[in-house]
Amino acid sequence: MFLWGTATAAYQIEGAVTEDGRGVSIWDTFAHEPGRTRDGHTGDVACDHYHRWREDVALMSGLGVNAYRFSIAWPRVQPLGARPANAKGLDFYERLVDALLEAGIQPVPTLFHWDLPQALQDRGGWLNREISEMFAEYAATVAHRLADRVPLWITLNEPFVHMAFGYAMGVHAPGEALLTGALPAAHHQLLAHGLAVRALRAAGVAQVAITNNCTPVWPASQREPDLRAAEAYDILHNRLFNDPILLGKYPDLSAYVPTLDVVRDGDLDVIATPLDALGVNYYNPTRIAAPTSGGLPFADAGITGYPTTAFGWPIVPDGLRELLTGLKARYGAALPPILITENGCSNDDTVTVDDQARIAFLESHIAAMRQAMEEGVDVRGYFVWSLLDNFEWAEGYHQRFGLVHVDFATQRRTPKASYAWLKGFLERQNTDT
Ligand code: GCO
Repeated sequence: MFLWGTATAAYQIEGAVTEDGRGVSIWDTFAHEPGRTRDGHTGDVACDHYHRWREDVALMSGLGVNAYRFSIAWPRVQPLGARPANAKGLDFYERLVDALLEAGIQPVPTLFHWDLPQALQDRGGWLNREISEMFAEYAATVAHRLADRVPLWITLNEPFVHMAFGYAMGVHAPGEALLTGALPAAHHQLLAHGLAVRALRAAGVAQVAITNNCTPVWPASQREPDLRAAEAYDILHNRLFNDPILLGKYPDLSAYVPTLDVVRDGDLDVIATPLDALGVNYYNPTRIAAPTSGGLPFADAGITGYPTTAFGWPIVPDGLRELLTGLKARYGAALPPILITENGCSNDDTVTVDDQARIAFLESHIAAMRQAMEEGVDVRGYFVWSLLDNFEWAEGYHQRFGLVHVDFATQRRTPKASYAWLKGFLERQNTDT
């Protein structure tokens, strides 16, 4: 069965940050620091999904999706990032899972979508190797409760973005701006992933995936410095996270950045533990030029000549086809089936319900995915980002990605035109097959 779903993440929708024993996450800390997010927005309330999850499951049921990708907040399950587990945190996700199953929707949990327990950040966060083992232990704790009902699990969400925005550039939690000093956060996340795959399987989980943010990289010109910079960016954004998982080795970084000196014997075997699927999040390609100053070995040259989303991101549906066929060309038989675990766009705040641009976005990207499938790529699912307008990280509530509009003053949910469109689209899928 092809999975058609919507996606969300805990800190972006749940709110209730001090309820039922939840611990503090790095996003609570970060969002409350002055100047970190637009207009000082925080996820304290977000979509109040922690209290309104029944309504949100009903919205998905009305939409007709057969899968839902959500994330589990580590600090709800382990408030301090270690044993003992907080039973009320696990209870919440168990109720959600049971309600989804009852509605005929497959729950697809992600175990880490950036909300690290603050107590673990106080020990260095992902710069500390020990966090990898603690993650695997947390994964096992959740799986012991839910593996009997949940077949497919995702370990991490976008370790590249978490490293780059959180540790290299300082624009996301934990707000570190270490530039290439952030690289250990890549390795320790990947190690955490591999250890978690093993822990999940030992706990009886049937299928495991990871979600990587992938982007086709376009050199700004065919001149040597731009080509080199594009190669560096492709390595750091894409290959650093896909190669060790799929090929069991790191790409050669030595020409561009300091080598990873935190890798120990045996780590790559753990990281390359076989997966059942590769989750891919696609938003847009990236155009790269040679850097004009020191620091990083590349510069973002921006893409012109395409329409853009409200976020200013270029809309390039064929980039999805390019990405998928490129993955197949690069990894061949080592590439497991692919799930598009996120794809979507933000619309202008003034567009509340009549989001025709989103309909065009989804239609064109689904068509591009299908073209890649015709070209031989094995894609098994597509998840729209997002079900609800929600807390868009550093942008606060300003970028609205939802199929359902949320009035953050009243928490009123209003399905947009794209919701009705997707519902009709999914009905046609069911009658066609
Ligand atoms: C992501 C993020 C989402 C974002 C979305 C839009 O995984 O990048 O998972 O949390 O909200 O991508 O920027």
